[in-house]
Amino acid sequence: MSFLQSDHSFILNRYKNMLPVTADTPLVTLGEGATPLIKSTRLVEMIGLRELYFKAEFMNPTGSFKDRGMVLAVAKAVESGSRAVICASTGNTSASAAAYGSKHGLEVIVVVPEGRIAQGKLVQAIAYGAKIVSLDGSFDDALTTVRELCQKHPVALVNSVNSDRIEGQKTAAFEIIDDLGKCPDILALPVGNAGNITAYWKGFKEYFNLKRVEFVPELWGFQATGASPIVQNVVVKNPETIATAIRIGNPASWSQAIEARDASNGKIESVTDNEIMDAYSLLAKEEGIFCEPASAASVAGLLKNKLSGIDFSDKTAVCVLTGHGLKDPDVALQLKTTQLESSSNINSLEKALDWH
Ligand code: AN7
Repeated sequence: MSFLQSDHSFILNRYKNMLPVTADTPLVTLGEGATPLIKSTRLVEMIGLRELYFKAEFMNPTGSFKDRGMVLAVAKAVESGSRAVICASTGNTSASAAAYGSKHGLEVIVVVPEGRIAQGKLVQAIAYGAKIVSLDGSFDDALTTVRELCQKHPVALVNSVNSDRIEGQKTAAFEIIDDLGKCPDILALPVGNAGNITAYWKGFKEYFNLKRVEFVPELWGFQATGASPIVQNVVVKNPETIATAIRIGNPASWSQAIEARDASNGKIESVTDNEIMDAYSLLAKEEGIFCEPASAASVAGLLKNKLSGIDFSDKTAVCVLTGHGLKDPDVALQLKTTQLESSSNINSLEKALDWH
């Protein structure tokens, strides 16, 4: 079966020896993976790193990193005979499940916290034809309910508690190493439900065990201050942050995140909404990269470490930019803009631009 001309680049094919892909796994792809590692030109100086790269995961087919794990989780669900998949989501998982479910002709049910999902993500679930249930409560409540539902009904759960999600997701670590030719010293990423940090750690360790690299990176995870259960070491009942993607108070992969942090000699810290917004704006204005607020937590975290006096002038860091800026237009509209008034003739336009 062939779905793309550049078959070598899609992850189920490229990394099949590292994945639970069997002869019966449908190798369907929407073009996920092979995302660029973009070299920083300005923030690298501001942060004071030797090298800084952005892993542009927002360039996956549904605009978020979730597609890597989802392509495998949905393929494995099909392989085992499922006709329906379900997930709880702060938005990106639902968009991804909806896309891959529709590609495979499955019924897709997404359960989202009422009123708290970014518009672009909701629009995707609608367009792909998912059944959308909005639940009165947080993401954590939605995940608990969905897990219970899956005990009673023959529907495949495609949240990151499904190990196939982690397996597919770990290919991002392989790509970073394959592209850089080494591990970075630091991998910085946002942490919500903690599936991604779990998957990166698994991927880096697997390449290390195969002797493809000589060391593994320190994993630096960042939560939003109002949704920082791992940092505070306590479940947050009513998580709150402008970065709705990571508005999670009781991460499903909590213990795995701690293990990744400690075994990699890394850290999990918090960044405020203001720090997230500053980094979000800097990425767009200084680097030409428009990611969603949650993604900017990785850059906010590095900036915060710089300000607190950490010297990483001899380090190479990779920031994982998890989701696209267009996912959340409401937040983008809160940025200060320069909107000049002009009528439609050249004189008034020159005047508005102050070009005399
Ligand atoms: C842009 O879609 O949890 O720590 O339900 O959308 O692996 O949860 C999204 C999470 C970071 C956090 N950046 O990753 C969901 C969901 C973005 C995200 C995270 C999410 P995890």
